[in-house]
Amino acid sequence: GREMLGEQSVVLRGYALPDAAALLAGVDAVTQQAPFRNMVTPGGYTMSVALTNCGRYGWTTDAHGYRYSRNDPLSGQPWPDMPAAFDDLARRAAAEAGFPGFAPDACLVNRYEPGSRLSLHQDKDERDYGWPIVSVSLGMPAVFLFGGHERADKSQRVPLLHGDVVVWGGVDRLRFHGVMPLKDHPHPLLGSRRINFTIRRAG
Ligand code: MD3
Ligand code: FE
Repeated sequence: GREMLGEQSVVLRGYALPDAAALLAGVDAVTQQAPFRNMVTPGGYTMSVALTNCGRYGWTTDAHGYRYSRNDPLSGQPWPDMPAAFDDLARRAAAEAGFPGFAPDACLVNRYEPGSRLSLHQDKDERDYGWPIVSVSLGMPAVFLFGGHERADKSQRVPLLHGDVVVWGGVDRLRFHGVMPLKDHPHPLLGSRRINFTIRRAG
């Protein structure tokens, strides 16, 4: 099923289910090289969501700010390669949503545990907002908050379940969004964890 969230953002329910095993193997390969870690925001808060990256560019935060970098600050090494299953899924999903020619170069992988949350924010660190972001949800369900162009705008609450893929682009690309604190509803494959990865063109 396909649900429009905004004019140019679409939920593809269960779109990743046929590839779930390959995607989880990709997450394992990435996290063996670049483990999940809780980063600190410029405001001095430690994020409750743990993250890592793969692809040419990875998103990081520290006391100095948010940015994309070629190397993992933990190891000093380049981020792991983007698994083929991530790249392939993102290109297909973007094309389905009306964004042909998407060539991702970055993937931010988030890990949620019960109580983890992501406060309302915009994704503004990429070079060209003309490209969409493709998000893949695995494991425990989450309530996603889809806001407007101002922080104070009312948000829609959207459940995101194991296997759901969302494509966000065009006029919706800079909308505020976040994730409510996760409830503990253990998932048969992933237990008390949710993995979300967002495939992007950052450079
Ligand atoms: C809407 N992640 O990593 S994915 C993020 O579930 C992030 O981990 C959330 O927000 C998560 O930055 C939500 C969905 C998402 C990603 C990017 C967007 C929604 C978006 C960019 C613009 C509008
Ligand atoms: Fe975001």
